[in-house]
Amino acid sequence: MYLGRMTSQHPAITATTHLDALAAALGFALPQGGVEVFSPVDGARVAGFDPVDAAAVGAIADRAAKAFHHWRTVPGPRRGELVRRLGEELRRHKADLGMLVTLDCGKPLSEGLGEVQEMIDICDFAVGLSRQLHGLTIASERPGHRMSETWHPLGPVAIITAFNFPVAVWAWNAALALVCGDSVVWKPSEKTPLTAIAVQALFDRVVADFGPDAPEGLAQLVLGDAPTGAALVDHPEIALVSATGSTAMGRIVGQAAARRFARSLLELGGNNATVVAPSADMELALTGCAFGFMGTTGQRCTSLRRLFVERGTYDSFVPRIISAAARLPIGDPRDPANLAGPLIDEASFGAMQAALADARALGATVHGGERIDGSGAGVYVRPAVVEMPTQTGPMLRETFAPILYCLRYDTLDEAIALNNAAAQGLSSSIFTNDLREAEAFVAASGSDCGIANINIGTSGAEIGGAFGGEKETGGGRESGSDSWKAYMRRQTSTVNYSAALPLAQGVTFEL
Ligand code: UN1
Repeated sequence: MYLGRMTSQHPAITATTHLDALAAALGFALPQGGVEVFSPVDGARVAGFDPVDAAAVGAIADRAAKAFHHWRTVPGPRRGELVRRLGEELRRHKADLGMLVTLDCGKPLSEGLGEVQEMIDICDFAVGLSRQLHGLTIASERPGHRMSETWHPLGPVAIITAFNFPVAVWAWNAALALVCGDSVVWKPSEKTPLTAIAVQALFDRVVADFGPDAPEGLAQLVLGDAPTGAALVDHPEIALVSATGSTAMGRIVGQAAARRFARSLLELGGNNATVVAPSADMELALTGCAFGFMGTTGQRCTSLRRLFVERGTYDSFVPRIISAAARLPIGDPRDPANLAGPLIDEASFGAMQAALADARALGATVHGGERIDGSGAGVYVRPAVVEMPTQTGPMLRETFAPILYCLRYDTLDEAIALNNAAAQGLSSSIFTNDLREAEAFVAASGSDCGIANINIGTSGAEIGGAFGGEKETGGGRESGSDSWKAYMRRQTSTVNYSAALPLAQGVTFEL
């Protein structure tokens, strides 16, 4: 039964019937099993899967290790060719895969398509990178010696992804890991397994066409729950665990990996802030803040959650944000008229309401935040703008929902201190036309986040930069810049081409 908002464009299409057509077009079968999968669009049960148990995870990790031993010997540019073909396959299927992202996690179609574009972009980036995995030569202090640094493939990489970017985050990791010579094992969120199955099917077709250079088991998918993920993280063959999700999850994963000295790359929670200064272009600031907190229904790790507005600007700016939230078209994410879709599930709605209740108890004024559409199935909510007396309580927690906490500030130093007071350090931004303020925000004594933007919101990063953040965000960097180094091991080689054996630091050892 369809319970979301009806539109004239797809009057009787339910998530379920739409999915059947998409699965056929993308060449995968909807799984059936015990763990139920719902589309957040209308709350309908669309599939089910059986979690992979620890023994099966072991076999998968062993297969990944075998694949790695072959793949690491394939030249980098040839590995890049595989990723180039993956990018081509994604281009061919962008429309269907984008719609599947929308049905699987509920983001508007333009964002579903954007997510597939993000996959294509990182494939393109990785293809170029496959010819640029450069090392260094280093001046040796000893005569007749040469010192160099080489980057070698690392090993099988476990990729744990979250529901909100069900495929792009896999691509950020997989495209880099594959050109770096690693094999990958993917554990997607149990809330969004369908896009993962579709992408894996697409990858398998690319591999089948590629010939013997690409070994069986190069990229594998494990569907499961927390125990499945734990078995993967604990497996001795997994060299790097790249995990995206909550800080609570990252704390467990990071410690488990560290216990066996495996590497981890953590991309965890964010409690991102924007500062609106008096000199700001208020139209830019309005759009940047509106997309930042309401886009993707506040379910990006980069979503805007805290807003600091200069005292003299607050009373003209914040009412405009409140009115933008009140007017936002919300509903079926397949309808291009809607700029926000549903929350992922009921639990998420409960967390949102609990945060708003906590804010009210602290004396905050809450605008919006109520459920809309009245149906019990898809969880559609009005974004909430919350005027806080001070930065306290839920304002210092990450709630994965469209809530914007607002506060006045007097000086830029105060705004920067408020920005940096969060436990997480992912994304931040300032709207200002004052050069001194802009530079101060991105200086060493400015924002402490991995991302600090000027005249842009907190979310919507391009793939070319390193993506990630500090403190409880976990410290990892994914995607562009030199993030690829996390997927390789560095080897320092000193070669002696002289007939003597001088020791470093002038140490003598004469037999
Ligand atoms: C995430 O929310 O987990 O910067 C990733 C952005 C996107 C990626 C977000 N490119 O908002």
